[in-house]
Amino acid sequence: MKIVDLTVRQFNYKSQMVRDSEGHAHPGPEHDATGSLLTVHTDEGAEGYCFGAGGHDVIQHVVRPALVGEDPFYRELLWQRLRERQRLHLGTLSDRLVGTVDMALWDLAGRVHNQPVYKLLGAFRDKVPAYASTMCGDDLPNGLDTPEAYAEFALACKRRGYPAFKLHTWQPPIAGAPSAKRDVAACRAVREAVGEDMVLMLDPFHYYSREEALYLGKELEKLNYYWMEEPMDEHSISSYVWLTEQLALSMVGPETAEGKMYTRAEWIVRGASDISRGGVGDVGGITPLMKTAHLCESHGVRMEVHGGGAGNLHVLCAMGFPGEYYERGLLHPFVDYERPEPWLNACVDPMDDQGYVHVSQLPGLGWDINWEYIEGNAKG
Ligand code: LLH
Ligand code: MG
Repeated sequence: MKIVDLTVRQFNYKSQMVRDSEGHAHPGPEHDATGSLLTVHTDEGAEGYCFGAGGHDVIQHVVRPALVGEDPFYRELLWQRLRERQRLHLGTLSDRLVGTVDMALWDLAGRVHNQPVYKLLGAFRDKVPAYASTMCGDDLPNGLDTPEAYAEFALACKRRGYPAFKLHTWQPPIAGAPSAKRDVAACRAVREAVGEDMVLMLDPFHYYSREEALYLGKELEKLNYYWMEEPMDEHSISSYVWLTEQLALSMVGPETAEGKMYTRAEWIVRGASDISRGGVGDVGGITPLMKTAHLCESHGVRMEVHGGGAGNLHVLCAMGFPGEYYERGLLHPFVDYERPEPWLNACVDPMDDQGYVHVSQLPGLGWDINWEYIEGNAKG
């Protein structure tokens, strides 16, 4: 089998999500938005898909020439080739985009072999406990605008069945942010509301000073929190070594730091966190995320997967040194997360009443694609 083409289909949809000036998502007025679907085409008619390719030009001019004519099952070769091409195309060929291509190749393999991807990876389980992961704090009345609002939302998530809850607190440009004291007030309100039997985590402003991060960590220890992520710039590994050494609280990272599994390796040998982290979008797909999982396993360091979606869920179901939780979200009191995106017939991460997310048994990555919607709303 040979790859004969890569195409990106763009389609219109109505979004109720807006991004603030720093890029954080919040609920907002309905507006027109564009979705995209990458397709890998083969000479035998088999296809692989992945949503979110965006960058049409770089797919055509950099990725397509690297892949056309090749065997689509040579995922390692193709991923290494794209990784090398990133050196001179880093501005456009991001890890996120390489990850999208890698996932389309895994999806194709699953469809051709009639197996869900987690079984091709070497399955370990078919369900994973989830944590409710909130959007960042806002100033929307009855949204996530006060410590009490977080507390109420955490209670709603507990009633829904989530065993764990992670706050993303306030970040600029929200007025008053950042404030480590206000973050602690929200964490305290949540602990008091849900009691001791819910696992809690914090993911605050990402550019606190060492002292502010230490203050936060010490307060979270008093509140019996499980972990904290990314309270400081992740490029300063020494700051994370300094912080991790002083806290009993588990530090989780790196999350957004570039450098794929290489960066995770450096953090592990330096002792910069207790639990490593990465998602398909951070490290460049399923192929490198499995390498990262094996790297962590070899060092006896756990890895928590960053972000939701089909790729991350299939990896979580194939990790033999398991990531503990699936990150479900981002959630908000105004958002109905249980309703599938209009281009899908079903959610990729359905959660039962006990808080387990079940991986799809469909071949490939398991998207139940609403082709009628995508064709009916084709852009241009
Ligand atoms: O800053 C944000 O908008 C969130 O923190 C986001 O990056 C989220 O994906 C995250 O950090 N999850 O753990
Ligand atoms: Mg995070």
